[in-house]
Amino acid sequence: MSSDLETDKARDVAAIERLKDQAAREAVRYIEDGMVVGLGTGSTARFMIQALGERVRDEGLRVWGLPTSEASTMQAREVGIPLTNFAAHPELDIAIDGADEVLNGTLFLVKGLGGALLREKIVASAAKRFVVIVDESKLVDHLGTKAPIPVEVVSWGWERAVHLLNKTGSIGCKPRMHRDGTLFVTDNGNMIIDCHYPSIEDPHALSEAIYDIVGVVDHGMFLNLTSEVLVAGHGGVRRMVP
Ligand code: ABF
Repeated sequence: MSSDLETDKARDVAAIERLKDQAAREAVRYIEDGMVVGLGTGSTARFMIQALGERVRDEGLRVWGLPTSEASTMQAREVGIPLTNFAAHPELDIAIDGADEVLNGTLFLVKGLGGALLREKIVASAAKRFVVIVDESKLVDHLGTKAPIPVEVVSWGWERAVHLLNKTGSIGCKPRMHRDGTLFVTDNGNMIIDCHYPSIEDPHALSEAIYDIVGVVDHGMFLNLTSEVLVAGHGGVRRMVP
Protein backbone atom coordinates (compact mmCIF):
# COMPACT_ATOMS: atom_id res chain seq x y z
CA MET A 1 0.00 0.00 0.00
CA SER A 2 1.37 3.46 -0.87
CA SER A 3 1.99 5.80 2.04
CA ASP A 4 -0.71 8.20 0.70
CA LEU A 5 -3.26 5.40 0.87
CA GLU A 6 -2.10 4.45 4.35
CA THR A 7 -2.45 8.07 5.49
CA ASP A 8 -5.97 8.28 4.03
CA LYS A 9 -6.95 5.05 5.75
CA ALA A 10 -5.52 6.23 9.09
CA ARG A 11 -7.46 9.50 8.69
CA ASP A 12 -10.73 7.59 8.02
CA VAL A 13 -10.19 5.38 11.06
CA ALA A 14 -9.47 8.43 13.25
CA ALA A 15 -12.62 10.16 11.92
CA ILE A 16 -14.77 7.12 12.78
CA GLU A 17 -13.23 6.92 16.25
CA ARG A 18 -14.13 10.59 16.81
CA LEU A 19 -17.74 9.88 15.76
CA LYS A 20 -17.99 6.94 18.17
CA ASP A 21 -16.65 9.11 20.97
CA GLN A 22 -19.22 11.84 20.20
CA ALA A 23 -22.16 9.41 20.33
CA ALA A 24 -20.80 7.85 23.53
CA ARG A 25 -20.37 11.19 25.30
CA GLU A 26 -23.89 12.28 24.31
CA ALA A 27 -25.32 9.07 25.82
CA VAL A 28 -23.35 9.50 29.04
CA ARG A 29 -25.09 12.87 29.54
CA TYR A 30 -28.32 10.89 30.19
CA ILE A 31 -26.83 9.32 33.32
CA GLU A 32 -27.93 10.87 36.59
CA ASP A 33 -26.74 10.58 40.16
CA GLY A 34 -27.77 7.28 41.77
CA MET A 35 -28.45 5.42 38.52
CA VAL A 36 -27.64 1.78 37.84
CA VAL A 37 -26.11 1.61 34.37
CA GLY A 38 -25.65 -1.34 32.00
CA LEU A 39 -22.20 -1.06 30.41
CA GLY A 40 -21.95 -2.42 26.88
CA THR A 41 -19.05 -4.02 25.06
CA GLY A 42 -17.08 -3.08 21.94
CA SER A 43 -15.07 -0.11 20.72
CA THR A 44 -17.95 2.41 20.94
CA ALA A 45 -18.92 1.20 24.41
CA ARG A 46 -15.29 1.65 25.44
CA PHE A 47 -15.62 5.39 24.76
CA MET A 48 -18.81 5.42 26.86
CA ILE A 49 -17.14 3.65 29.81
CA GLN A 50 -14.21 6.06 29.58
CA ALA A 51 -16.55 9.10 29.55
CA LEU A 52 -18.60 7.76 32.46
CA GLY A 53 -15.40 7.16 34.45
CA GLU A 54 -14.48 10.81 33.83
CA ARG A 55 -17.83 11.98 35.22
CA VAL A 56 -17.38 9.77 38.29
CA ARG A 57 -13.92 11.21 38.85
CA ASP A 58 -14.54 14.86 37.95
CA GLU A 59 -18.13 15.42 39.11
CA GLY A 60 -18.34 12.89 41.92
CA LEU A 61 -21.28 11.25 40.10
CA ARG A 62 -22.47 8.23 42.10
CA VAL A 63 -23.48 5.33 39.86
CA TRP A 64 -23.26 1.55 39.77
CA GLY A 65 -22.19 -0.16 36.56
CA LEU A 66 -23.26 -3.60 35.42
CA PRO A 67 -20.86 -4.70 32.65
CA THR A 68 -21.70 -7.04 29.77
CA SER A 69 -18.30 -8.70 29.41
CA GLU A 70 -15.07 -9.43 31.21
CA ALA A 71 -13.37 -6.79 29.03
CA SER A 72 -15.85 -4.08 30.07
CA THR A 73 -15.57 -5.18 33.71
CA MET A 74 -11.81 -4.65 33.60
CA GLN A 75 -12.12 -1.26 31.92
CA ALA A 76 -14.84 -0.08 34.35
CA ARG A 77 -12.60 -1.00 37.29
CA GLU A 78 -9.67 0.83 35.71
CA VAL A 79 -11.66 4.06 35.30
CA GLY A 80 -13.17 3.87 38.79
CA ILE A 81 -16.83 2.97 38.12
CA PRO A 82 -18.27 1.03 41.10
CA LEU A 83 -19.75 -2.27 39.93
CA THR A 84 -22.90 -4.13 40.87
CA ASN A 85 -24.74 -7.30 39.86
CA PHE A 86 -28.30 -8.55 39.36
CA ALA A 87 -28.47 -9.86 42.94
CA ALA A 88 -28.16 -6.30 44.23
CA HIS A 89 -29.89 -4.55 41.30
CA PRO A 90 -32.20 -6.77 39.22
CA GLU A 91 -33.48 -3.70 37.34
CA LEU A 92 -31.32 -1.09 35.62
CA ASP A 93 -32.14 2.56 34.99
CA ILE A 94 -30.33 2.68 31.67
CA ALA A 95 -28.07 0.52 29.51
CA ILE A 96 -25.79 1.91 26.80
CA ASP A 97 -24.19 -0.25 24.13
CA GLY A 98 -22.96 -0.30 20.55
CA ALA A 99 -24.34 -2.37 17.68
CA ASP A 100 -23.19 -3.97 14.45
CA GLU A 101 -26.32 -3.01 12.51
CA VAL A 102 -29.30 -0.74 13.18
CA LEU A 103 -32.37 -1.23 11.01
CA ASN A 104 -33.80 2.09 9.81
CA GLY A 105 -37.37 2.52 11.07
CA THR A 106 -37.86 -0.19 13.70
CA LEU A 107 -34.35 0.19 15.17
CA PHE A 108 -34.02 -3.58 15.43
CA LEU A 109 -30.35 -4.45 15.89
CA VAL A 110 -27.75 -7.02 15.07
CA LYS A 111 -25.26 -7.29 17.90
CA GLY A 112 -22.68 -9.74 19.09
CA LEU A 113 -19.80 -9.56 16.65
CA GLY A 114 -17.74 -8.84 19.78
CA GLY A 115 -18.92 -12.17 21.20
CA ALA A 116 -20.89 -10.75 24.16
CA LEU A 117 -24.44 -10.97 22.77
CA LEU A 118 -26.02 -12.98 25.58
CA ARG A 119 -24.93 -10.74 28.45
CA GLU A 120 -25.67 -7.71 26.27
CA LYS A 121 -29.22 -8.92 25.66
CA ILE A 122 -29.82 -9.76 29.32
CA VAL A 123 -28.61 -6.29 30.32
CA ALA A 124 -30.56 -4.49 27.55
CA SER A 125 -33.76 -6.30 28.51
CA ALA A 126 -33.26 -5.43 32.20
CA ALA A 127 -32.96 -1.69 31.55
CA LYS A 128 -35.80 0.84 31.64
CA ARG A 129 -34.04 2.69 28.81
CA PHE A 130 -31.74 1.03 26.28
CA VAL A 131 -29.62 3.55 24.38
CA VAL A 132 -27.62 2.42 21.36
CA ILE A 133 -24.57 4.39 20.22
CA VAL A 134 -23.26 4.03 16.67
CA ASP A 135 -21.63 5.89 13.84
CA GLU A 136 -23.74 6.27 10.72
CA SER A 137 -22.02 3.39 8.89
CA LYS A 138 -24.10 0.99 11.06
CA LEU A 139 -27.49 2.03 9.62
CA VAL A 140 -29.04 -0.54 7.23
CA ASP A 141 -32.30 -1.07 5.36
CA HIS A 142 -32.23 -4.87 5.86
CA LEU A 143 -30.80 -6.79 8.81
CA GLY A 144 -27.93 -9.08 7.95
CA THR A 145 -26.69 -6.77 5.17
CA LYS A 146 -23.28 -6.07 6.65
CA ALA A 147 -22.99 -8.58 9.45
CA PRO A 148 -23.81 -12.25 9.95
CA ILE A 149 -26.27 -13.15 12.70
CA PRO A 150 -24.26 -14.56 15.60
CA VAL A 151 -25.92 -17.42 17.44
CA GLU A 152 -24.69 -18.54 20.86
CA VAL A 153 -24.99 -22.32 21.31
CA VAL A 154 -23.92 -24.68 24.06
CA SER A 155 -20.65 -26.38 23.17
CA TRP A 156 -21.87 -29.96 23.45
CA GLY A 157 -23.37 -31.08 20.15
CA TRP A 158 -22.71 -27.76 18.40
CA GLU A 159 -22.37 -29.56 15.06
CA ARG A 160 -26.06 -30.54 15.32
CA ALA A 161 -27.00 -26.88 15.95
CA VAL A 162 -25.03 -25.87 12.83
CA HIS A 163 -26.86 -28.54 10.81
CA LEU A 164 -30.24 -27.15 11.91
CA LEU A 165 -29.23 -23.49 11.63
CA ASN A 166 -28.35 -24.10 7.99
CA LYS A 167 -32.03 -24.95 7.41
CA THR A 168 -33.29 -21.61 8.73
CA GLY A 169 -32.81 -19.94 5.37
CA SER A 170 -29.16 -19.23 5.97
CA ILE A 171 -26.57 -19.45 3.24
CA GLY A 172 -24.02 -20.85 5.64
CA CYS A 173 -23.42 -21.06 9.36
CA LYS A 174 -19.88 -21.44 10.63
CA PRO A 175 -18.36 -21.53 14.11
CA ARG A 176 -16.46 -18.37 14.87
CA MET A 177 -12.72 -18.86 15.08
CA HIS A 178 -10.15 -17.03 17.16
CA ARG A 179 -7.19 -15.52 15.32
CA ASP A 180 -5.13 -18.51 16.38
CA GLY A 181 -7.58 -20.85 14.60
CA THR A 182 -9.23 -22.23 17.75
CA LEU A 183 -12.99 -22.13 18.28
CA PHE A 184 -14.27 -18.92 19.90
CA VAL A 185 -15.63 -19.53 23.41
CA THR A 186 -17.81 -16.86 25.03
CA ASP A 187 -17.50 -15.49 28.57
CA ASN A 188 -20.33 -17.96 29.37
CA GLY A 189 -18.40 -20.98 28.07
CA ASN A 190 -20.58 -21.33 24.95
CA MET A 191 -19.73 -21.10 21.25
CA ILE A 192 -20.71 -18.56 18.63
CA ILE A 193 -21.96 -19.68 15.23
CA ASP A 194 -22.10 -16.93 12.57
CA CYS A 195 -24.99 -17.36 10.13
CA HIS A 196 -25.31 -15.52 6.84
CA TYR A 197 -28.77 -14.82 5.40
CA PRO A 198 -29.34 -13.51 1.88
CA SER A 199 -32.08 -11.16 3.12
CA ILE A 200 -34.04 -11.14 6.36
CA GLU A 201 -37.62 -10.22 5.46
CA ASP A 202 -39.25 -11.24 8.75
CA PRO A 203 -36.87 -10.91 11.73
CA HIS A 204 -39.49 -12.16 14.24
CA ALA A 205 -40.11 -15.37 12.26
CA LEU A 206 -36.38 -15.98 11.91
CA SER A 207 -35.89 -15.33 15.62
CA GLU A 208 -38.52 -17.95 16.48
CA ALA A 209 -36.98 -20.48 14.08
CA ILE A 210 -33.56 -20.04 15.69
CA TYR A 211 -34.94 -20.22 19.24
CA ASP A 212 -36.69 -23.49 18.31
CA ILE A 213 -33.33 -25.24 17.92
CA VAL A 214 -32.42 -27.13 21.07
CA GLY A 215 -28.97 -26.04 22.23
CA VAL A 216 -29.37 -22.45 21.05
CA VAL A 217 -28.92 -20.08 23.97
CA ASP A 218 -29.64 -16.82 22.12
CA HIS A 219 -28.99 -14.94 18.91
CA GLY A 220 -27.76 -11.47 18.01
CA MET A 221 -31.01 -9.96 16.69
CA PHE A 222 -32.32 -7.47 19.26
CA LEU A 223 -35.98 -6.92 18.37
CA ASN A 224 -38.18 -4.36 20.18
CA LEU A 225 -35.52 -3.63 22.79
CA THR A 226 -34.13 -0.28 21.60
CA SER A 227 -35.38 2.88 23.29
CA GLU A 228 -33.31 5.17 21.13
CA VAL A 229 -30.23 5.29 18.93
CA LEU A 230 -27.66 8.08 18.95
CA VAL A 231 -26.08 8.20 15.52
CA ALA A 232 -22.90 10.19 15.08
CA GLY A 233 -22.27 11.49 11.60
CA HIS A 234 -20.35 14.33 10.05
CA GLY A 235 -23.22 16.74 10.83
CA GLY A 236 -23.16 15.85 14.54
CA VAL A 237 -25.12 13.40 16.70
CA ARG A 238 -28.76 12.74 15.83
CA ARG A 239 -31.31 10.88 17.91
CA MET A 240 -33.55 8.20 16.39
CA VAL A 241 -36.51 6.61 18.16
CA PRO A 242 -38.52 3.61 16.94
C1 ABF B 1 -21.02 -4.68 21.02
O1 ABF B 1 -19.90 -4.33 20.32
C2 ABF B 1 -21.58 -5.74 20.20
O2 ABF B 1 -22.86 -6.12 20.33
C3 ABF B 1 -21.29 -5.36 18.82
O3 ABF B 1 -20.98 -6.57 18.26
C4 ABF B 1 -20.10 -4.52 18.95
C5 ABF B 1 -20.12 -3.18 18.27
O4 ABF B 1 -18.81 -2.86 18.29
P1 ABF B 1 -18.18 -1.52 17.86
O5 ABF B 1 -18.75 -0.48 18.74
O6 ABF B 1 -16.73 -1.81 18.12
O7 ABF B 1 -18.48 -1.36 16.42
O8 ABF B 1 -21.83 -3.60 21.18
